[in-house]
Amino acid sequence: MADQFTPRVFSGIQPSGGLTLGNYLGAIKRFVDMQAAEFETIYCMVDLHAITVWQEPADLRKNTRELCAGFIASGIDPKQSILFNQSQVPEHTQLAWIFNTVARMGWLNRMTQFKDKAGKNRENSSVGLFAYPALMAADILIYHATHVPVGDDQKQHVELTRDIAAKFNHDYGVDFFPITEPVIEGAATRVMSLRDGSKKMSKSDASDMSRINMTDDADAIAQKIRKARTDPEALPSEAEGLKDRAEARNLVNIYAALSDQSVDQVLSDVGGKQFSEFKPMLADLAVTKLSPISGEMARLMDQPDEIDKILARGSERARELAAPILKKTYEIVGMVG
Ligand code: AQP
Repeated sequence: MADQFTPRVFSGIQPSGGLTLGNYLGAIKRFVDMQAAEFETIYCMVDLHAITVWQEPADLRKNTRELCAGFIASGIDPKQSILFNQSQVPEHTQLAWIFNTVARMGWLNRMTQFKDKAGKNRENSSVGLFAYPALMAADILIYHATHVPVGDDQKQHVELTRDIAAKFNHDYGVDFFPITEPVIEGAATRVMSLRDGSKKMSKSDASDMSRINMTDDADAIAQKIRKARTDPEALPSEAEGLKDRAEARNLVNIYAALSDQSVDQVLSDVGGKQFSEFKPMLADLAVTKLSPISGEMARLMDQPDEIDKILARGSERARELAAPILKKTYEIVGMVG
């Protein structure tokens, strides 16, 4: 089905806190790769998603600009890719309303992210948090995006996007929305907390020691890696030996992703080493790879007007693509206008 559509990539990140190494390795680094390939690329600061849990307005503004700076500092070229914030392209929410009528309650009830984020507080969660995946489907399909690079945690939401596209096409007897492919690749599709190998590294984790922030300086990075939880065993020489060693596996995955090697390649070099030797190697690698990005982010953050101009231009370009697709959707649905 995707053949009739222009190969087009869409993905987004929430400005719900500072960028983490998980966002960088699981998402942004992949976004840069796809920009270099034969795709039109559209990357979004999904501020409407962020407010499904409370955000202080001043923090949201700062985090949106910081996220934009993070994209550019990591290698996204705002002339080549479309870089914008979701709230400035109203077609996303307009299509999301239509998708709210397509998606079924039972589908959304199965979403594990809602269950994780709502926890025991389900009754007190926002309606937006529950409806989040329908908006995400609209984010993707308002551009007829054919590919969505994401971390492993977003796989279920992309599958729901496919279900929504298929049901819309079926119900209205059209072949209008593509069945989008998730792109979940690389050694770090799920970077785990440095304090707990069973939890995802997350920008909203209460413990700052659980994550590496993209704005952390060299000392902070080295300290967090030194204190990262591990086990007392030496590193194995093959990936099989990392089974049931979540914390060890996480650090090796991070090393592999940062050095653009496979886990097996890394282990063939470091197998047999103790963590007392491996952790400083990982810290040096992380500082070497991340310092240029954090330095460039700081430089860009000193020019918020420039960032705002980039976002404004990006949303104009995004609307040029989104408006005709929304118009056609309204026609298919039978809206007069
Ligand atoms: N730990 C991770 N490992 C690999 N990929 C990750 N991503 C997030 N955390 C990891 C990927 O980053 C993209 C943007 O994620 P998001 O900001 O939209 O939402 P999230 O997945 O909920 O990320 P956080 O950091 O956990 O945010 P909060 O704390 O606000 O919920 C996605 O592609 C995601 O897979």
